[in-house]
Amino acid sequence: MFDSLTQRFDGVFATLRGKGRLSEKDIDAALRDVRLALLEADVNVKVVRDFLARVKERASGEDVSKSLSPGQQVIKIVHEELIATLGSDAVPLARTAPPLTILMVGLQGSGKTTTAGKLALLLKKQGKKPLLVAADLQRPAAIDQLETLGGRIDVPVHVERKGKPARLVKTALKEATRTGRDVVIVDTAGRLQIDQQLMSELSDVRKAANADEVLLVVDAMTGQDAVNVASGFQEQIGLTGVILSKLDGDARGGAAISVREVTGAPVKFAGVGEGLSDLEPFHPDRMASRILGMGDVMSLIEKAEATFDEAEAEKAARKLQKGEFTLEDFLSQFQTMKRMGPLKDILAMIPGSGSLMREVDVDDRDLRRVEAIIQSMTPEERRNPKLIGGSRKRRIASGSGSRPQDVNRVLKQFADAQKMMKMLAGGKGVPSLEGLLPAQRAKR
Ligand SMILES: Nc1nc2c(ncn2[C@@H]2O[C@H](COP(=O)(O)OP(=O)(O)OP(=O)(O)O)[C@@H](O)[C@H]2O)c(=O)[nH]1
Ligand SMILES: [Mg+2]
Repeated sequence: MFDSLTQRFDGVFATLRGKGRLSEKDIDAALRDVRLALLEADVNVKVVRDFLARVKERASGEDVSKSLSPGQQVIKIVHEELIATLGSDAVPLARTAPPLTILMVGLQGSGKTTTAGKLALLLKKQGKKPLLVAADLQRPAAIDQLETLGGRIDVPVHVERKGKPARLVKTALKEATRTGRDVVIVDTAGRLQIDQQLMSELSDVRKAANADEVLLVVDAMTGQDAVNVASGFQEQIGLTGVILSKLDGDARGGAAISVREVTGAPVKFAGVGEGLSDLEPFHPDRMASRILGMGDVMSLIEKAEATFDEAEAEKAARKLQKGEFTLEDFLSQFQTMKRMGPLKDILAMIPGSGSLMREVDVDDRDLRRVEAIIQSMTPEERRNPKLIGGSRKRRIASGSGSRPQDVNRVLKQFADAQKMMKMLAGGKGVPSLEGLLPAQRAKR
């Protein structure tokens, strides 16, 4: 999902993160790359323009949060504005007196029938009692398809092989009331393109059903075409929401990013596979994180802001820059870090590390061993590891329940990491612990 777009963002963000201070020019260059990435992903031009204007305004005027580097701040702004573009908050289905009546509409092959089945299953899992209604009377095969789906998820299907969809829906609603079904999901016919006949049939069905929800199913892989279709349906019959189908096959993300802002209709669900359980409620924040390839950066930022003492983080950052970061500083940063939770979870939340962390196995026990070794050193030894000769090494090893070669390894890794940190330093906040992880094991 969104692979190509995510890769582009990865590149932009890597450049931003590598910089200590950002000039206006750096920001402009980054935003130019973001713009290209979005246009290449087939995001609506106006949506891209508005999005970038908002990001730029905030990036040049933002209060400086001391626990984040300038690059991280730009990333944070991009993330937050992407969430806004996607619709800010998840929008649930209408809450009405039962039965809740849902009309599934869309072009041919967009995924209406499959999605009707998926939605029935999702609601059933939430304790609802759905009734599926086969109101696509264009093709007998469409009715069979829905009956089969209903059978697989054990949900009743209302079928009439003849007549008009509007009449059929009325009978179906009576049946729902009689049999105590509290959600009615109506599958309708699609056409190759929007035409007057389709629209008037849907209007009739909508009226007859007195539908609480009119959900448009669009194929996310069709990009701006999907957005245009959505605008057409919105104007002609009115939508209460959109379902993006086939998001699993969508490498670009253009429809997902544009459709809400262009049509004003919230995306309520996303289809993420052919299986009947592959339907997810649409959460703008999680979707933004996925698009940007950044695990869950907001939680990380919140945690970091809540856990770090700004003044202390700044002191550590200064030391890092000067190459004066000692094992003692490391120990204290490490202990702060530990308060944030298991290391693997934390690392996985760091922007851009998503793909890295999938390959690497981090074990908190290794870190506790490193911590124990450092704790067994005297403060002087921590400040100046050169003091540590053979006999001190043996003392530290026995004090921490490890072997002298383990102590060697920690010292060596710290020296390496120190060099690396000196090179990377510039940003404030959490120093990279990567070099200090004992024996990272690549899974592949
Ligand atoms: N990969 C993937 N395939 C999907 C998804 N949703 C639907 N499909 C597939 O899309 C194809 C068309 O789905 P249908 O549900 O028959 O589409 P429809 O809109 O009812 O089509 P018509 O009734 O002909 O208008 C089927 O092969 C589905 O398996 C999805 O989220 N992911
Ligand atoms: Mg169908």
